[in-house]
Amino acid sequence: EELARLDEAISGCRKCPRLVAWREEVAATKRAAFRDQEYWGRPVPGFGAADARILILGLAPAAHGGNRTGRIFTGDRSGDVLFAALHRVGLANQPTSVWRDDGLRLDDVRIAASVRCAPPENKPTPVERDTCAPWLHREVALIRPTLRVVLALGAFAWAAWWPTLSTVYGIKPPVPRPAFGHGALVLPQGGPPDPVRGPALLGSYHVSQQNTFTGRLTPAMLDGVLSQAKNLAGL
Ligand code: DU
Ligand code: SF4
Repeated sequence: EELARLDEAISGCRKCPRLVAWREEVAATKRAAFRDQEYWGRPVPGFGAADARILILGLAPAAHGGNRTGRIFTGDRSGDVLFAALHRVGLANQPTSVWRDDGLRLDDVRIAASVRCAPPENKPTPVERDTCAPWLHREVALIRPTLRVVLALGAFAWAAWWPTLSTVYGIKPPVPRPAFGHGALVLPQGGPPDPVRGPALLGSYHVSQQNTFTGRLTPAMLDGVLSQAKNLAGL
């Protein structure tokens, strides 16, 4: 399957020297609680349905989450919040995501990171975002037939989406770019989302602890945007 080949290719990427060094250093030193585990320590490919109608776009893998388990949002606090919500709204078969072979399946959803390697302090640079963008373009090109909604988790993913629109769909992004916000929505011109007009873009505050612990993003708010994404995707 083409997506599987893409995942394989992504997993071997070494284009960003700073991120290659960081992901491997974290994998070698580990967190004490995980010292008996073999860290993934490589780029983390997308996960979920090959016929996804919704693409959830995150920031980058967590050093001891996706960079440890090899599956995006798996084994970290952000993922705990995200997968519990996906399960509540009926898009995941189980509420938890702990390891690569834990039986998790997503229906109609694929999850990918804007930058596929864990960055220091969860902060990739704009250059790293642009360097990683071609992987996103290839992934979106493969799910284009079914894709109807992109849910951007945070302003970084929101910004990372626009080049995809021009590269994959040949559509010039609006100028000025619509502002990111929780619930911000950009619909395609001329009709509902489809493989030609492109998907709707929907914003959500990121599921990071910084947002969830402080109540900036509540479970109800997350359920709200996921339900909206389902509606926009015709689910
Ligand atoms: O072997 P496979 O059914 O294509 O699944 C590959 C991989 O993707 C597996 O870890 C489950 C996940 N997945 C999913 O989450 N949702 C789907 O609809 C199909 C596959
Ligand atoms: Fe490659 Fe992306 Fe990782 Fe950079 S961040 S090394 S482009 S996979």
